[in-house]
Amino acid sequence: MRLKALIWDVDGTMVDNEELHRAAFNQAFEDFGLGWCWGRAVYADLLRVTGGRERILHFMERAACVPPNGPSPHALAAVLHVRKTVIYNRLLGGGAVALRPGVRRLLRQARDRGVLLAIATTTSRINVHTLLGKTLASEGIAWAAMTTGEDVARKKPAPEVYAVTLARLGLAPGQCLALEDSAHGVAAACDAGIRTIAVVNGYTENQDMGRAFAAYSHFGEPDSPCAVRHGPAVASGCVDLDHLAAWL
Ligand code: XBP
Ligand code: MG
Repeated sequence: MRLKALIWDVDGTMVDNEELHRAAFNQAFEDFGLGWCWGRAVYADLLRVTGGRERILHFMERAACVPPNGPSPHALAAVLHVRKTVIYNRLLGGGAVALRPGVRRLLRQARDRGVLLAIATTTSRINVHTLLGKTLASEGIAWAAMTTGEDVARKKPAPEVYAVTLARLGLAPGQCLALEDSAHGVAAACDAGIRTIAVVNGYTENQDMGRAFAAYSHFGEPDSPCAVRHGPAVASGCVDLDHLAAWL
């Protein structure tokens, strides 16, 4: 098989979890008595900034809502993001998230057929470990490479996270497929030379996924067939490893 590795984005692709992130941000703001609360529409716009700490800083600068006489915006953003991450991991620990349709199937098929599995995400490393522990602990999956927000100087849409992952895998872009949920993620993977399959979600369904080779509503389950946004039809309604290998 020419396909040597699947490189997974995490947030929005493996799990539909940005509402959990948003709840954690808002709880952190409340804990610090800031009076800020990000609604869905505001958060959808703020998701154009990848990285939670960067997102908070962008919000402060855009809304000109830096508390007077307090720490610098950068220092406050860092402290708030630490608190947010603690809250988010506590929410994850409470079982508040499940794998999206078809994700477990694809991971098992890749594991059983010797296709390497890797992660390339903008989120924090602790978030990935907690999430994988809560959703995949029993699957015996060995991740051949895991690149997170802490590992790169420039986050998505910069291609660095995918370039680092390719280097860690020791593979060429043409031997891999990237699985993403956002325009920023698709751009990052494509700019690293990796053919990309997109699955949209409530926050990204209106984003331009035109650079992806194909885009679907999700990877499908027998009782919940996937819908094609663009790209090859999937007669079974379930994207499986044979489809992905054929699309490389
Ligand atoms: C999505 C992101 C992250 C999350 C929040 O990452 O942009 O910033 O929204 O997580 P990806 P952090 O889709 O690349 O997985 O607060 O840890 O950044
Ligand atoms: Mg994502």
